[in-house]
Amino acid sequence: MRRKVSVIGAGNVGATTAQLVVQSGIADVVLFDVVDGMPQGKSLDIAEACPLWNSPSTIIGTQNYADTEDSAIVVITAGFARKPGMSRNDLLHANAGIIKEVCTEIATTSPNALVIVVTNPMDVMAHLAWKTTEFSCKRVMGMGGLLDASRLRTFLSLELHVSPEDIEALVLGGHGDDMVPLSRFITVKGIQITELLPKKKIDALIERTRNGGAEIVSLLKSGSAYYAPAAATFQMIRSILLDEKRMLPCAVYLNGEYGAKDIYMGVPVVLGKEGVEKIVEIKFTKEERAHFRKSCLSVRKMVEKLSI
Ligand code: TXD
Repeated sequence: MRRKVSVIGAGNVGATTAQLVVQSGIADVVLFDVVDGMPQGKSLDIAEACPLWNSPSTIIGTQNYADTEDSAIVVITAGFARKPGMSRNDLLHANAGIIKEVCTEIATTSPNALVIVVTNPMDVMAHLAWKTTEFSCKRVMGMGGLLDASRLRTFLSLELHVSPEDIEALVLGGHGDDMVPLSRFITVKGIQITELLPKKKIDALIERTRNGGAEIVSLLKSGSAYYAPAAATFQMIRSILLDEKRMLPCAVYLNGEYGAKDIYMGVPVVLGKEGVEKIVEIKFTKEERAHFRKSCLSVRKMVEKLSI
Protein backbone atom coordinates (compact mmCIF):
# COMPACT_ATOMS: atom_id res chain seq x y z
CA MET A 1 0.00 0.00 0.00
CA ARG A 2 1.30 3.46 -0.87
CA ARG A 3 1.81 5.63 2.16
CA LYS A 4 0.57 9.16 2.69
CA VAL A 5 2.72 12.28 2.49
CA SER A 6 0.99 15.46 3.62
CA VAL A 7 2.39 18.78 2.49
CA ILE A 8 1.31 21.71 4.63
CA GLY A 9 1.48 24.93 2.63
CA ALA A 10 0.58 24.63 -1.05
CA GLY A 11 2.72 27.55 -2.20
CA ASN A 12 5.72 27.32 -4.48
CA VAL A 13 7.84 24.85 -2.50
CA GLY A 14 4.86 22.84 -1.21
CA ALA A 15 3.17 22.37 -4.57
CA THR A 16 6.44 21.53 -6.34
CA THR A 17 7.30 18.98 -3.65
CA ALA A 18 3.81 17.47 -4.05
CA GLN A 19 4.38 17.27 -7.79
CA LEU A 20 7.70 15.45 -7.38
CA VAL A 21 6.22 12.90 -4.97
CA VAL A 22 3.19 12.22 -7.17
CA GLN A 23 5.28 12.04 -10.34
CA SER A 24 7.58 9.47 -8.70
CA GLY A 25 4.58 7.32 -7.76
CA ILE A 26 6.08 6.40 -4.36
CA ALA A 27 3.31 7.86 -2.18
CA ASP A 28 -0.12 9.46 -2.18
CA VAL A 29 -0.23 13.15 -1.33
CA VAL A 30 -2.51 15.44 0.64
CA LEU A 31 -1.85 19.10 -0.07
CA PHE A 32 -3.09 21.43 2.68
CA ASP A 33 -3.36 25.22 2.66
CA VAL A 34 -5.46 27.84 4.40
CA VAL A 35 -6.28 29.54 1.09
CA ASP A 36 -9.69 28.38 -0.07
CA GLY A 37 -9.68 26.34 -3.28
CA MET A 38 -5.99 26.80 -4.07
CA PRO A 39 -4.67 23.41 -2.86
CA GLN A 40 -7.71 21.74 -4.46
CA GLY A 41 -6.98 23.44 -7.80
CA LYS A 42 -3.27 22.59 -7.75
CA SER A 43 -3.99 19.00 -6.71
CA LEU A 44 -6.50 18.50 -9.50
CA ASP A 45 -3.97 19.86 -11.99
CA ILE A 46 -1.27 17.48 -10.68
CA ALA A 47 -3.75 14.55 -10.66
CA GLU A 48 -4.57 15.25 -14.30
CA ALA A 49 -0.87 14.79 -15.15
CA CYS A 50 -0.74 11.29 -13.61
CA PRO A 51 -1.91 9.48 -16.75
CA LEU A 52 0.92 11.20 -18.66
CA TRP A 53 3.46 10.33 -15.96
CA ASN A 54 2.15 6.76 -15.67
CA SER A 55 1.86 7.41 -11.95
CA PRO A 56 -0.51 5.43 -9.72
CA SER A 57 -0.33 8.06 -6.95
CA THR A 58 -3.35 10.06 -5.86
CA ILE A 59 -3.43 13.64 -4.60
CA ILE A 60 -6.12 15.76 -2.96
CA GLY A 61 -6.15 19.38 -1.81
CA THR A 62 -7.75 20.40 1.45
CA GLN A 63 -8.31 22.98 4.19
CA ASN A 64 -9.15 20.22 6.64
CA TYR A 65 -6.51 18.55 8.84
CA ALA A 66 -8.70 15.44 9.13
CA ASP A 67 -7.68 14.60 5.54
CA THR A 68 -4.01 14.45 6.58
CA GLU A 69 -4.77 11.80 9.21
CA ASP A 70 -2.12 9.11 9.72
CA SER A 71 0.44 10.53 7.32
CA ALA A 72 3.77 8.72 7.16
CA ILE A 73 5.51 12.04 6.48
CA VAL A 74 4.36 15.62 6.98
CA VAL A 75 6.31 18.28 5.11
CA ILE A 76 5.88 21.81 6.46
CA THR A 77 6.33 24.61 3.93
CA ALA A 78 3.61 26.88 5.35
CA GLY A 79 4.61 30.44 6.04
CA PHE A 80 6.01 33.59 4.54
CA ALA A 81 8.91 33.63 2.10
CA ARG A 82 11.61 36.28 1.83
CA LYS A 83 11.25 39.49 -0.13
CA PRO A 84 14.27 41.22 -1.72
CA GLY A 85 16.57 42.63 0.98
CA MET A 86 15.19 40.35 3.71
CA SER A 87 17.27 37.73 5.48
CA ARG A 88 15.79 34.34 6.41
CA ASN A 89 15.87 35.44 10.04
CA ASP A 90 13.49 38.35 9.39
CA LEU A 91 10.71 35.77 9.06
CA LEU A 92 11.16 34.50 12.63
CA HIS A 93 8.08 35.75 14.49
CA ALA A 94 5.62 35.63 11.60
CA ASN A 95 6.46 32.03 10.77
CA ALA A 96 6.76 30.81 14.37
CA GLY A 97 3.02 31.35 14.91
CA ILE A 98 2.23 29.35 11.79
CA ILE A 99 4.56 26.47 12.73
CA LYS A 100 3.02 26.23 16.20
CA GLU A 101 -0.49 26.09 14.77
CA VAL A 102 0.44 23.48 12.13
CA CYS A 103 2.36 21.29 14.58
CA THR A 104 -0.39 21.31 17.18
CA GLU A 105 -2.74 19.94 14.51
CA ILE A 106 -0.42 17.30 13.08
CA ALA A 107 0.61 16.01 16.51
CA THR A 108 -2.95 14.80 17.00
CA THR A 109 -3.91 13.86 13.43
CA SER A 110 -0.64 12.08 12.53
CA PRO A 111 0.97 11.02 15.83
CA ASN A 112 3.34 8.57 14.12
CA ALA A 113 4.51 10.84 11.31
CA LEU A 114 8.02 11.95 10.45
CA VAL A 115 8.19 15.70 10.00
CA ILE A 116 10.34 17.60 7.50
CA VAL A 117 10.44 21.33 8.15
CA VAL A 118 11.21 23.64 5.23
CA THR A 119 9.82 26.98 6.48
CA ASN A 120 12.45 29.63 7.32
CA PRO A 121 14.33 30.35 9.47
CA MET A 122 14.44 26.61 9.08
CA ASP A 123 16.72 25.45 11.94
CA VAL A 124 14.67 27.40 14.49
CA MET A 125 11.36 26.30 12.95
CA ALA A 126 12.52 22.65 13.12
CA HIS A 127 13.33 23.15 16.82
CA LEU A 128 9.91 24.69 17.38
CA ALA A 129 8.22 21.85 15.47
CA TRP A 130 10.01 19.28 17.63
CA LYS A 131 8.97 21.08 20.85
CA THR A 132 5.38 21.56 19.74
CA THR A 133 4.74 18.05 18.45
CA GLU A 134 6.67 16.44 21.33
CA PHE A 135 7.72 13.74 18.83
CA SER A 136 11.03 11.95 19.20
CA CYS A 137 13.80 14.14 17.76
CA LYS A 138 14.62 11.31 15.33
CA ARG A 139 11.30 12.05 13.65
CA VAL A 140 11.62 15.83 13.25
CA MET A 141 14.20 17.27 10.87
CA GLY A 142 14.80 20.24 8.61
CA MET A 143 15.81 20.68 4.98
CA GLY A 144 18.62 23.15 4.27
CA GLY A 145 22.16 21.81 3.88
CA LEU A 146 21.11 19.49 1.09
CA LEU A 147 19.92 22.47 -0.95
CA ASP A 148 23.02 24.52 -0.13
CA ALA A 149 25.26 21.61 -1.18
CA SER A 150 23.29 21.20 -4.40
CA ARG A 151 23.80 24.88 -5.17
CA LEU A 152 27.53 24.58 -4.60
CA ARG A 153 27.68 21.45 -6.78
CA THR A 154 25.85 23.35 -9.53
CA PHE A 155 28.29 26.27 -9.46
CA LEU A 156 31.27 23.87 -9.47
CA SER A 157 29.75 21.93 -12.36
CA LEU A 158 29.31 25.11 -14.40
CA GLU A 159 32.88 26.18 -13.65
CA LEU A 160 34.49 22.79 -14.36
CA HIS A 161 32.19 21.65 -17.19
CA VAL A 162 31.73 18.36 -15.34
CA SER A 163 28.41 16.68 -14.62
CA PRO A 164 27.12 17.70 -11.15
CA GLU A 165 26.53 14.00 -10.51
CA ASP A 166 30.28 13.53 -10.18
CA ILE A 167 30.71 16.42 -7.75
CA GLU A 168 30.38 15.98 -3.98
CA ALA A 169 30.09 18.84 -1.51
CA LEU A 170 29.10 19.20 2.12
CA VAL A 171 27.47 22.27 3.67
CA LEU A 172 26.83 22.09 7.40
CA GLY A 173 25.71 24.42 10.19
CA GLY A 174 22.63 26.60 10.20
CA HIS A 175 20.77 27.27 6.96
CA GLY A 176 21.50 30.99 7.09
CA ASP A 177 24.17 33.49 6.23
CA ASP A 178 26.56 31.66 8.59
CA MET A 179 26.25 28.29 6.85
CA VAL A 180 29.42 26.20 6.92
CA PRO A 181 30.52 24.94 3.47
CA LEU A 182 33.48 22.60 4.01
CA SER A 183 35.87 23.04 1.08
CA ARG A 184 37.94 20.12 2.42
CA PHE A 185 35.10 17.76 1.43
CA ILE A 186 34.56 19.00 -2.11
CA THR A 187 35.61 16.27 -4.51
CA VAL A 188 35.13 15.51 -8.18
CA LYS A 189 34.96 11.75 -8.64
CA GLY A 190 37.12 11.46 -5.52
CA ILE A 191 39.64 14.10 -6.62
CA GLN A 192 40.12 16.97 -4.16
CA ILE A 193 38.83 20.23 -5.60
CA THR A 194 42.15 21.93 -4.78
CA GLU A 195 43.72 19.76 -7.53
CA LEU A 196 41.32 21.24 -10.06
CA LEU A 197 40.67 24.87 -9.10
CA PRO A 198 42.67 27.65 -7.44
CA LYS A 199 41.67 28.52 -3.86
CA LYS A 200 40.44 31.96 -4.89
CA LYS A 201 37.96 30.45 -7.34
CA ILE A 202 36.74 27.87 -4.79
CA ASP A 203 36.22 30.64 -2.23
CA ALA A 204 34.23 32.68 -4.75
CA LEU A 205 31.93 29.73 -5.51
CA ILE A 206 31.44 29.12 -1.79
CA GLU A 207 30.52 32.78 -1.37
CA ARG A 208 28.02 32.51 -4.21
CA THR A 209 26.51 29.48 -2.44
CA ARG A 210 26.21 31.43 0.79
CA ASN A 211 24.18 34.03 -1.12
CA GLY A 212 22.47 31.46 -3.36
CA GLY A 213 19.00 32.02 -1.93
CA ALA A 214 19.30 35.81 -2.01
CA GLU A 215 20.56 35.72 -5.62
CA ILE A 216 17.32 34.04 -6.68
CA VAL A 217 15.14 36.27 -4.48
CA SER A 218 16.60 39.37 -6.13
CA LEU A 219 16.05 37.96 -9.63
CA LEU A 220 12.47 36.82 -8.97
CA LYS A 221 11.55 40.12 -7.22
CA SER A 222 8.64 38.35 -5.51
CA GLY A 223 8.93 34.96 -3.81
CA SER A 224 11.99 32.81 -3.30
CA ALA A 225 13.57 29.69 -4.78
CA TYR A 226 11.44 26.57 -5.05
CA TYR A 227 12.51 24.09 -7.72
CA ALA A 228 15.79 23.11 -6.03
CA PRO A 229 14.31 23.35 -2.50
CA ALA A 230 11.51 20.99 -3.54
CA ALA A 231 14.00 18.60 -5.19
CA ALA A 232 16.06 18.50 -1.97
CA THR A 233 12.93 17.90 0.12
CA PHE A 234 11.90 15.12 -2.24
CA GLN A 235 15.29 13.41 -1.87
CA MET A 236 14.74 13.32 1.92
CA ILE A 237 11.19 11.98 1.51
CA ARG A 238 12.41 9.26 -0.84
CA SER A 239 15.24 8.18 1.45
CA ILE A 240 12.74 7.77 4.31
CA LEU A 241 9.90 6.10 2.40
CA LEU A 242 12.15 3.69 0.51
CA ASP A 243 14.45 3.23 3.51
CA GLU A 244 17.38 4.13 1.25
CA LYS A 245 19.63 5.15 4.15
CA ARG A 246 21.12 8.01 2.15
CA MET A 247 23.71 10.09 3.98
CA LEU A 248 22.46 13.64 3.60
CA PRO A 249 23.09 16.92 5.39
CA CYS A 250 19.90 17.76 7.31
CA ALA A 251 19.04 19.95 10.28
CA VAL A 252 18.70 17.63 13.28
CA TYR A 253 18.62 17.89 17.04
CA LEU A 254 22.13 17.85 18.50
CA ASN A 255 22.59 16.78 22.08
CA GLY A 256 26.35 16.86 22.49
CA GLU A 257 27.30 15.86 18.94
CA TYR A 258 29.67 18.34 17.31
CA GLY A 259 30.07 19.96 20.74
CA ALA A 260 26.57 21.47 20.44
CA LYS A 261 23.76 20.88 22.89
CA ASP A 262 20.00 21.36 22.63
CA ILE A 263 20.00 22.89 19.17
CA TYR A 264 18.96 22.03 15.61
CA MET A 265 21.92 22.25 13.22
CA GLY A 266 22.79 20.93 9.78
CA VAL A 267 25.05 17.87 9.95
CA PRO A 268 25.38 14.68 7.89
CA VAL A 269 22.84 12.06 8.90
CA VAL A 270 21.62 8.70 7.65
CA LEU A 271 17.95 8.93 6.67
CA GLY A 272 15.84 5.79 6.63
CA LYS A 273 12.41 4.50 7.61
CA GLU A 274 12.97 5.45 11.27
CA GLY A 275 13.89 9.02 10.30
CA VAL A 276 17.27 10.24 11.53
CA GLU A 277 18.88 6.83 12.04
CA LYS A 278 22.39 8.06 12.65
CA ILE A 279 24.20 11.35 13.14
CA VAL A 280 27.57 11.13 11.42
CA GLU A 281 30.28 13.03 13.25
CA ILE A 282 33.40 14.28 11.53
CA LYS A 283 36.39 15.90 13.19
CA PHE A 284 36.50 19.62 12.46
CA THR A 285 39.68 21.60 11.99
CA LYS A 286 40.11 24.53 14.37
CA GLU A 287 38.82 26.94 11.77
CA GLU A 288 35.80 24.80 10.87
CA ARG A 289 34.91 24.38 14.54
CA ALA A 290 34.98 28.14 15.07
CA HIS A 291 32.78 28.66 12.04
CA PHE A 292 30.30 25.99 13.17
CA ARG A 293 30.15 27.57 16.64
CA LYS A 294 29.41 30.97 15.12
CA SER A 295 26.59 29.43 13.11
CA CYS A 296 25.23 27.75 16.29
CA LEU A 297 25.27 31.11 18.04
CA SER A 298 23.10 32.81 15.39
CA VAL A 299 20.57 29.98 15.55
CA ARG A 300 20.70 29.98 19.37
CA LYS A 301 19.93 33.72 19.45
CA MET A 302 16.74 33.17 17.47
CA VAL A 303 15.72 30.17 19.57
CA GLU A 304 16.09 32.36 22.66
CA LYS A 305 13.99 35.12 21.09
CA LEU A 306 11.14 32.63 20.78
CA SER A 307 11.79 31.26 24.31
CA ILE A 308 11.60 27.64 23.17
O1 TXD B 1 16.01 25.62 2.24
C1 TXD B 1 14.96 25.92 2.77
N1 TXD B 1 14.65 25.42 3.95
C2 TXD B 1 14.01 26.81 2.08
C3 TXD B 1 12.99 27.46 2.86
C4 TXD B 1 14.04 26.98 0.67
C5 TXD B 1 13.05 27.69 0.05
C6 TXD B 1 11.94 28.32 0.75
N2 TXD B 1 12.11 28.32 2.16
C7 TXD B 1 11.00 28.77 3.01
O2 TXD B 1 9.88 27.92 2.83
C8 TXD B 1 10.48 30.15 2.68
O3 TXD B 1 11.30 31.14 3.24
C9 TXD B 1 9.10 30.07 3.33
O4 TXD B 1 9.22 30.31 4.73
C10 TXD B 1 8.66 28.63 3.09
C11 TXD B 1 7.71 28.44 1.94
O5 TXD B 1 8.24 29.02 0.77
P1 TXD B 1 7.34 29.17 -0.55
O6 TXD B 1 8.19 29.77 -1.58
O7 TXD B 1 6.63 27.91 -0.84
O8 TXD B 1 6.27 30.25 -0.04
P2 TXD B 1 4.81 30.56 -0.61
O9 TXD B 1 4.76 30.26 -2.07
O10 TXD B 1 4.45 31.92 -0.13
O11 TXD B 1 3.88 29.47 0.11
C12 TXD B 1 3.62 29.48 1.47
C13 TXD B 1 2.22 28.94 1.65
C14 TXD B 1 1.11 29.86 1.09
O12 TXD B 1 0.36 29.17 0.11
C15 TXD B 1 0.27 30.20 2.30
O13 TXD B 1 -1.12 30.33 2.01
C16 TXD B 1 0.55 29.00 3.20
O14 TXD B 1 1.94 28.76 3.03
N3 TXD B 1 0.22 29.24 4.60
C17 TXD B 1 -0.31 28.29 5.38
N4 TXD B 1 -0.60 27.01 5.12
C18 TXD B 1 -1.13 26.29 6.13
N5 TXD B 1 -1.35 26.78 7.37
C19 TXD B 1 -1.07 28.07 7.65
N6 TXD B 1 -1.29 28.57 8.89
C20 TXD B 1 -0.52 28.88 6.63
N7 TXD B 1 -0.12 30.17 6.58
C21 TXD B 1 0.32 30.38 5.32
